[in-house]
Amino acid sequence: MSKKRISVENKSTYSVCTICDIGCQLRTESIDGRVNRVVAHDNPMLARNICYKGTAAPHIHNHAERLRVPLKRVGERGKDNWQEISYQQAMDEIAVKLKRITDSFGPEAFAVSTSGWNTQTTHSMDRRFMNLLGSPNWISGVALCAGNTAAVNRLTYGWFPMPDWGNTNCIVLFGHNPRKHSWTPIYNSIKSARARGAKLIVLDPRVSDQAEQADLHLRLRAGTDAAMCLGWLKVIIDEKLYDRDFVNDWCEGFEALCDRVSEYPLDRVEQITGVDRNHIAEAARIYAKANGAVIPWTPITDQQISSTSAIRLHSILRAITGNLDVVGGETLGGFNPGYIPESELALHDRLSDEQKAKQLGFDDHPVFTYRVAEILKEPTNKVWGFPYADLVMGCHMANPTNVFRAMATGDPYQIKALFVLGNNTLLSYANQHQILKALNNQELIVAHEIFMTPTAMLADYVLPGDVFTERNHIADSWSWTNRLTLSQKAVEPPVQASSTFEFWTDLGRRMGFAEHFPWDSLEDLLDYRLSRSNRTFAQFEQTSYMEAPTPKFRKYRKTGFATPSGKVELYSSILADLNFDPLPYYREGPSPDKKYPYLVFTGVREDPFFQTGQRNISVLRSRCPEPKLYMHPIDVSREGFEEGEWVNLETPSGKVSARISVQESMKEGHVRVPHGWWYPETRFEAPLSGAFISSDAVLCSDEDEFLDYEQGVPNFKGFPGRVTKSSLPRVLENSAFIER
Ligand SMILES: Nc1nc2c(c(=O)[nH]1)N[C@H]1C(S)=C(S)[C@@H](COP(=O)(O)OP(=O)(O)OC[C@H]3O[C@@H](n4cnc5c(=O)[nH]c(N)nc54)[C@H](O)[C@@H]3O)O[C@H]1N2
Ligand SMILES: Nc1nc2c(c(=O)[nH]1)N[C@H]1C(S)=C(S)[C@@H](COP(=O)(O)OP(=O)(O)OC[C@H]3O[C@@H](n4cnc5c(=O)[nH]c(N)nc54)[C@H](O)[C@@H]3O)O[C@H]1N2
Ligand code: SF4
Ligand SMILES: [Mo]
Repeated sequence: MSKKRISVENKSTYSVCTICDIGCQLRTESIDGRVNRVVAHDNPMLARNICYKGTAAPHIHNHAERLRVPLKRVGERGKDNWQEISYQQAMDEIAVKLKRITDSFGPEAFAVSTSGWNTQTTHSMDRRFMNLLGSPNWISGVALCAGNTAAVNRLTYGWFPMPDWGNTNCIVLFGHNPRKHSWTPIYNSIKSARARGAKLIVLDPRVSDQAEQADLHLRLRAGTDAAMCLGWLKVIIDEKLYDRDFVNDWCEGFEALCDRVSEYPLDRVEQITGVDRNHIAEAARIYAKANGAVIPWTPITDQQISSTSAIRLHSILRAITGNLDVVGGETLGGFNPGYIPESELALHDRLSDEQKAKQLGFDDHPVFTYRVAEILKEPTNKVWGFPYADLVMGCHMANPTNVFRAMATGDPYQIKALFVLGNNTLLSYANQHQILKALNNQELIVAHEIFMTPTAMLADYVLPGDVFTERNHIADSWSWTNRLTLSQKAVEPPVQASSTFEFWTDLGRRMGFAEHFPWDSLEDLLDYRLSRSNRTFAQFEQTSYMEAPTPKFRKYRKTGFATPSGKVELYSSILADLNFDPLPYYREGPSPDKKYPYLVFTGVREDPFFQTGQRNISVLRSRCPEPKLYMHPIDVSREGFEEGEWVNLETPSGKVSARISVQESMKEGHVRVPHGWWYPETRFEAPLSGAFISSDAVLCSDEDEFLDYEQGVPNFKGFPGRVTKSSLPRVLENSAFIER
């Protein structure tokens, strides 16, 4: 495989930052072949889109602990003993072992877990490889993020909208809390819209940063978002605040929806959510009357027991208030016509129907699996010109819980090989004990990583990855928008590191798929993708750093919507066919009781880290040295705790430790636990670098009764737990970051 070598002069290039998943375009300055600084964009319009994680990129990319050579496990799995091995030798061995496993257990015995966005070089390459091999079992953290939301949005109107930030008059944040150092571009978009006079409504149990400056803040009980939306619909329908023409012309099932909504009078919604009915009505009126309002995607409703209904309710609100594909509302972008999308590169049509039907989750939780994707093939083709629209990578996934169960128990069949690329699998889903069991039951685990994470520690082979300053790329927001954004290689990666494109190509060629991996370099692949607009990557980078087609509105008037009926399906024909409730509903999660008196939610992202990452980067870790449980002062004093004290938080699934942080802004009776904590500094003292000390995934159940029915996603927003006194865990006593 050839790599385009670059000159070693001092230079400044465009980069798409992948420290987090919003992908700001920044400038990278390099000196003598080494990244020196990552700085703001040279276009003043884009220069605000940078946070201190992005500027910390050189600390991450040049870090002493960055993985630079391939490693092969020596001795027991998870004990962190390795021998160095060459990349070519590792790939030879991996290919032989994978072949042996899939020959004896079938291709479905091979699973991949990746988030795809940070490795950039096309998640479609992993799907391509899997589709050629015959495995449908691809899972991703996006099953708990925008990926599953995209899949659920498609049920209602066939696409996943993006707010028209520049023109909107009203923004509704269901929990979502963008800040200056957390999804900075969205934070900036909200700020600009507010400066123009747009209204802001926030629904959050806590007084979040966005709630603090909102026009209206509804402090709902965690996990009750679906009930809240049903309350809004009740007001909007009763007061005839919906867009009658759009409903008549373009919506299916309005009457059935009205019947369902009538089951949620405001006194019932008040009782469920804990929010005054007058405030519920006021918020619904502001939203419906705004003439251009948006409900931006939020991860909060991705991770609830009524997730499918809550996401559908957002879709339904957008539709019946006439906010779909209009100026100031929510735009339906579609594929960029000049760039071959990942969905097409993935070769989903090569996977047989028989193998698709083996996808774990297909039978019991089908909404983001191939089962629904197949139903939507024809309508998608009609409207968007391509049948497999894998939006935000989330529309053809296996269900993670089903996959870990199969890995751990062999039910309904064996999974014996797991490849992990740019994902910290052990901490990134629900029920960490089960995931550990699943990983320990594998015959082959390959981790493609930049640091020795707890997940990588459990692997047989750890392959060092390249990073965004070391590769060329054109980002297309995973087909969420049709904008193309340039990212240029600034410096060479470590000699033995690979991009994921190289990894899949080298493996594919070793396993008999050479004709389907014809590109010799990443630039060849980018040339191929750009061939649709008759240009090469070299031409693109000379002429453009960002391009987006002029937006068109109300496109559905020409094509209809990409649903089976061609309309917006308020009553979902797909859910009905799959024997689920075709109308949205609210389902109560598990309630606190004497033993577990608090309602726990995970999340509230910490500015210095992205998800499970960066705990080893001093400039970032020093800003947030340890995990904090937020509790209301009344709860803290009732329990006899003090600020800064170490406590245990326990659920029936497990127990973690963290420090108490007393916060007026918390809602009484609620506890917040952060996501993704492990302690890289304890690598040689604690098993798996302390992956079980504070990780939220230890607490979250993946038992059937706690999963959303339709997608099978776990409930991270409102599950019972108890807090008890504890002390600083012994293995953290020597941590350089933690105060005693
Ligand atoms: N329990 C629990 N699970 C969750 C969540 C939660 O709140 N709780 N949140 C969910 C959400 S919202 C999301 S978006 C997902 C996120 O899931 P992911 O995006 O997969 O995030 P991480 O699991 O932190 O894993 C990212 C890994 O990629 C590595 N990495 C970074 N850059 C590169 C690179 O260029 N190449 C390679 N090879 N590796 C790289 C990092 O070192 C890190 O270990 O997790 C979801 N899972
Ligand atoms: N610095 C930094 N920025 C990030 C990330 C990161 O890891 N670090 N991750 C990125 C990613 S992948 C994601 S998904 C986003 C996530 O970021 P956000 O969307 O902002 O989500 P959180 O910060 O987890 O929580 C936001 C709010 O949800 C509230 N909340 C909790 N439970 C409920 C509930 O049941 N209903 C409602 N309505 N609100 C509730 C919490 O009180 C909190 O204020 O951030 C992105 N930005
Ligand atoms: S918000 Fe920060 S970390 Fe995320 S892409 Fe932008 S600069 Fe990078
Ligand atoms: Mo996310």
